[in-house]
Parts: sequence; C-alpha cells; structure tokens
Amino acid sequence: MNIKNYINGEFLSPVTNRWIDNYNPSIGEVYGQLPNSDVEDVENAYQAATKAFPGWSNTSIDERSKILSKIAGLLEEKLDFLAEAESKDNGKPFRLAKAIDIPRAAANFQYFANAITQFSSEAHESIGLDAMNYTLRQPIGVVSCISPWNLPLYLFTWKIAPAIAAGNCVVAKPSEITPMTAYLLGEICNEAGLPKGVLNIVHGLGTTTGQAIVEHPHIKAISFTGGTATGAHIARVAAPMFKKLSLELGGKNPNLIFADCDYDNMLKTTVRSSFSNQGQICLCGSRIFVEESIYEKFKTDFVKKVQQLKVGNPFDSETNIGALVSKSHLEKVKSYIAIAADEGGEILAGGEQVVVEGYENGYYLQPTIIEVKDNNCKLNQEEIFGPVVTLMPFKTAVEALALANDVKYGLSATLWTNDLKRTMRISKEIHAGIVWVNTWLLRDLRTPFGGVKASGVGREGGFEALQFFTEAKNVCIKY
Ligand code: TXE
Repeated sequence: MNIKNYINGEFLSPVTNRWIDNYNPSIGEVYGQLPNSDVEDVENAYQAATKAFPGWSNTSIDERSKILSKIAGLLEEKLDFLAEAESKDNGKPFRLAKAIDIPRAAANFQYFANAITQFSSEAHESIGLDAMNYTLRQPIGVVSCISPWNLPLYLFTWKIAPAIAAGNCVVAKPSEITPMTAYLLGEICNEAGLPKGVLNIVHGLGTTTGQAIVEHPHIKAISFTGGTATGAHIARVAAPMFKKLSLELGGKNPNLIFADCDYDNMLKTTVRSSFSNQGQICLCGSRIFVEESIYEKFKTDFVKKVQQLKVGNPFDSETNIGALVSKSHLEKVKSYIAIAADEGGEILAGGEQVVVEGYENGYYLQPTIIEVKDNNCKLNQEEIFGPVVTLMPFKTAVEALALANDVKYGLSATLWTNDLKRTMRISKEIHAGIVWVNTWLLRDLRTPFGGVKASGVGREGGFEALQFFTEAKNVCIKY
C-alpha cells in the first residue's frame, strides 16, 4: 500500500516522485512505500498551513473542541483497524496497540478537546498605578510536530492535538520507519471536518524532510520526540532562527527497588517496565538497582518471570514481545549485548536473536537481563532502547541515589519503597522529569511531561502543552 502526503486535505505524491520502502518488521519484508519528500513538499505543506491559519485561529473554541472530539470518536471507532495497522508497521503486539497505542491517541484528542475549553490567561491589576495588565495567549502560527517510531500514533497525536486545539496550523512528520497510522489519521481528520490545511502531514527521511521543516524560516515552533543526538542537531539549526522548541529525548531510567516494597507488585511491574513494547519506550526502566538484602531473591524471581515471556508474531494472542522496529535497530541492540562480557557483565537471561516459526526473517530478540558490576559501563550509560535491562545491587539509599543520578539522561525514575521519608527525599533529589513511586507509566494527561539533562528541554502535557503552543502577550492599559 502506498502512503501519500496529506497536504491541504488532499493525498499527494511527493513532487519528485521519489519513494522509500516501508517494512513490516515482523516478517522483515517491504509491504509498501512512502513519500521521500523534499523541500518543495514541505513548502507546499507550509503554504497550506499558513493559508488555513487566519480561519482556524479565529474559529471558536467550541467549534475546535467539537472537531477534536470527533477525531477522538473516529479513532475509537476504528480501534481494530488502526491497531492492526500499527502492529504491522511497528512490530508491536496487536494486543498492546489495541489496549494502549490507539486508545491513547483517541484520549489525546479528547483530552485537548476538553482542555482548550478550560485554558485561560491571567490578568494583573497594577494597583496604585491605575493600570490593568492582561495576558493574551495567542496561537503561534505554523508549527511543526516531529515524532518517532516507538509509539507512532500515540506520540504523533500527543503533539498535534494541543497544537491545533490552541489554534495553530501544523506541518507534521511521523517517523519514516512507522508512517502508516499517521497516513490514516489524515483520512480521519477529513472525515471529522477538520478544515483543509490545519493539519498537513509530510512523510520522508529525517535528514531531508525533517531537516527541511526545521530549516523552514517561517515554521515558528517545533515539538520533537526522538533521539538525543537528533534533538541536539535540531536545537543547533533552530536556535539562530529563535524558534520555540520542545525536545523530548532519550532516557536511561533507573528503577530503585528497596527491600520494604510490596514485592509481588514490584516484580510484576518491573517485568512490564523493562520489556513493554520490546523495551522501546523512552520511559522503560533500563537500569535496575536493587537493595542488597533482596538482590539474590529478586534476581532469581525476575529471571524466571522474564524467561516465561513469549517472543512471537505480533498477531499471535500469546505474544508478549513482538518484533523490534527495524533490522538496523535490531543490530544496534545486539551490538550492546555483544559488549556485555567485555564490560564485565553477565547475561542472566536472553541475549539471543529469535527465529519465530513462519516468520523467520522478522526482527525478534529475547528479553535480556545483564548483571553489571559498574554503573560507568556503556550498558548503563547509553540508551539501548530495546529489550535489554541491567541489574546491580546497592547498599544504602544514598548510594542508590548516586547511582541513579550518575548518567547523562534524566527522563523518568521508578522508586519501589513504602518508606515515606525516603520517598520524599529521593523524589526531590533524583534527576528526572517524572518519578513514579510504587507504579510505572501511570499517566494522567493533565501532568507535565518531559525530562532534564540530555533527556530534553520543555514540558508537554496538560496546560504546559497549550502554553508551549501559544505565545503570551502582555497588554497594559492605563486608566
Ligand atoms: O530517532 P531519530 P531514530 C532513540 C533511541 C534510538 C535512537 C535513534 O535510542 O535508537 O533514538 O532512533 C526525525 N531534522 N529514540 O533514528 O532519528 C526522524 O525522521 C528533523 C528515543 O529513529 O531521532 C523521526 O521522525 N527531523 C525516542 C524523528 O526525528 C529529524 C524514540 C525521530 O528520529 C532529523 C525514538 C533532522 N535532522 C528513538 N533527523 C524517545 N525518547 O522516545 C531525524 N529526524
């Protein structure tokens, strides 16, 4: 199936008629093509967006909210169809796409359909000066949303929904590795009555299509989720043009497990936080630090549970772990497993590529646990972004905190303990944008989302996203 660009409400081939192969990772075969868009396609998308902006930015909040709700409703209606498309394109279990990815994409639209009706600006009365200040929060204009391959529709809509709710028009680019559900979203937007040009979706490589978006002088804001190196590059290109940037980048998230935790819940959740979506979630806990007194027990129980996970075809209802997203990503993840021994690590579970019967060319890998000796090894310092976690014991809370913070990333952290004082102290001192205590990936869409250090700058989610996608203007009236 050929994917097209979605520009001004129409489905168009790229101007140069150049295409990129789209792979189904569970069978390792090309199953369609997507546009290899260049500067001209991006310019056409920009022109459509800029033409739509005066109308959309002056459309009532009620009307915008209704259209966003309609998109949410259609996403829900097409749950099975979209989950199937996502799973085929990405390799993730169909069950997961159906339970998480697509419902969350619908929730993103529904949440911002509601949030925009509650978004307000401030007024400051300058007492004694006979003046009144009020703040206008105005849409920025044409903005861009660039998203990665791990949670394709989920992250794409997480950016687009607040951008258009706030009255902006968008030039969006999904990952070239997983373009399918973004393509299908265009049809849904038309069906929901979103005016032409409010959302434009341009497909293509990061280095050409993405680069053309970032370099475009009149696209004034970029919301990006992806790798840290790409984020740094985008910041370098965009900064001299003073674009507004929100960068959600990589993670190397610590799990700190204390002996006083609710053990069974912790164990079950740690399996999930390690290997959900084949470990390809920026919020997965990839460095597991365990208090010494329960270390050996945890090691045994965790290995046993992980070895029970079934690696298989995404459409098999028994499958826990599907295929990795691409051959090159599989090779990258394997290259980390291959250095384990050199780094003094011991593979406790997994470590091998899996050949799934009937799907021999798919990109399957066993869930892998590596015991490491030193937090300063590559396995603990670099983002692997696959089904690989490391284990290490600690003696005290002070040591656990130091290990958690001794890394360049700071996206999320998970803490397992029932000690209130420890919870308060570590939550305050840990380098992370999100701290989960006795749970993982419990999301409330009103909360700020983002990281510190090399995990990015800026916050999305809730009113933070609406603030990002608006420009605050102070008006001072003297009376
Ligand atoms: O991401 P990229 P990749 C991490 C993970 C992974 C690594 C690389 O470690 O192995 O990043 O993955 C677009 N200008 N994460 O290569 O390249 C690109 O087309 C503008 C963590 O897939 O960052 C895609 O749409 N755009 C992460 C998006 O950026 C550019 C999720 C992300 O691609 C561009 C994914 C450019 N110059 C990977 N170059 C997370 N934190 O969730 C690329 N892009």
